[in-house]
Amino acid sequence: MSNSKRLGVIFDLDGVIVDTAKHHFVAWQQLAQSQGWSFTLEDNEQLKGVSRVRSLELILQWNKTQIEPAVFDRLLTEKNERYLSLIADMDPSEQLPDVQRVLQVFKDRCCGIALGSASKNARPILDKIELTPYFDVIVDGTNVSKAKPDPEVFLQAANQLGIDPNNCVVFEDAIAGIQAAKSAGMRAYGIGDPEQLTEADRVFNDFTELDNTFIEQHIIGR
Ligand code: B16
Ligand code: MG
Repeated sequence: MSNSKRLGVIFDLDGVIVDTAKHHFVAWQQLAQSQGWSFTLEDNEQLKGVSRVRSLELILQWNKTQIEPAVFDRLLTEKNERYLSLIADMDPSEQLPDVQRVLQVFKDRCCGIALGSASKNARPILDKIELTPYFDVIVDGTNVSKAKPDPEVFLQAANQLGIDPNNCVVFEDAIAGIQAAKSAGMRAYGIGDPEQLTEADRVFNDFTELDNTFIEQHIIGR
């Protein structure tokens, strides 16, 4: 199949392949408590798909607090150390339901498969849950300068796959990620709540709702 016809399939990581949001929540909450700041589950929802730096900026803003740049950097490091200790024992049982089946269908049909994540911890997480071999390309928070909803992460993934963005589809759980995919000229499938992901072309609660026939007929054979 020539690359002009080949389908590129780009997966977000957190909330699509693995549920790290619960670990990010605990790490941010522990940090907030140590500083006497408030941080709730609702606040955490707003940090999905948002970079680490931007997340801390938002938490400071919500708490009407300003800190010195050196303290900002120290707290970022501290949050990441807490997060890394929380995910230290992550294993393949933390793959979200049916994600491996869906990856295998695209792999069997020779689609280009990429990761497009804001996380700087994406590679070790994929290794821990043993899904790295499925990915032809990994673009993560260490490669991009502009965070979602900027399309940079997905355009880089398409470019590295050698596939036109118009022939790529994205699976995303965050509003900013759906917006990034649409700005990149890609079809965007939401994973999560249809009432939140209103800009997606179609939303599934999770991959158990995405059957092989739909993938074959409506995604690969569109
Ligand atoms: P890290 P995604 C995002 O990953 C998460 O959704 C977001 O909550 C997190 O703050 C961000 O990664 C940065 O993660 O601190 O590991 O670099 O959803 O784009 O895969
Ligand atoms: Mg996500």
